[in-house]
Amino acid sequence: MSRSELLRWGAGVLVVLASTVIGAWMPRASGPPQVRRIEVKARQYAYDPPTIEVNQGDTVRLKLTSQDVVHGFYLEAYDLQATIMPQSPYVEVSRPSRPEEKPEKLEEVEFVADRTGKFRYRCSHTCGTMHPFMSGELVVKPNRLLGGGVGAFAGMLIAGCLLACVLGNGSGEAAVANSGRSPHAIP
Ligand SMILES: [Cu+2]
Repeated sequence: MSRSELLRWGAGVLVVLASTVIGAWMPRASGPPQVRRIEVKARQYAYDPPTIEVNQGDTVRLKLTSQDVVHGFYLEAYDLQATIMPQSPYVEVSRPSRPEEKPEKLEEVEFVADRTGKFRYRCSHTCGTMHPFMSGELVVKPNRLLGGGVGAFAGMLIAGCLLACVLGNGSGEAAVANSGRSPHAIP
């Protein structure tokens, strides 16, 4: 087997290997961004659920309710603060970065989870002795489908370049062999 044939084989194996890896990886991908509607119940001194898990790019709609007294909901890094009144379908939503704006009365708090990582949400309205300990966590997982698509594209690009390089090399050798300049061709 010549060097070019070997390289062609290598490139073929590489492409198969890359597709296998991508294929095995894809089913675990998080999927396209979606709207996530989550009910968060506040009570002295916890949130239910204590952890909210979403994927990057998801539109998160929180229905915040209180089961006892007035609570707050401050979500770090997302510039979001809400006051939750008991027995009210509305929450008062404000942006901490814009204190001059009047709070909005909304039935749901909506934001796009564009930043990945773990972010705390905590009570921002003094609700009792244990108020400072009332908090929860928003987990925004990176969108692997998005990353996978980019990775697959890059992989195919590299495999394509390699293949083109190998084939180009192979035809070059063939051209030399057929040019008649080989010592065996001289009578
Ligand atoms: Cu509270």
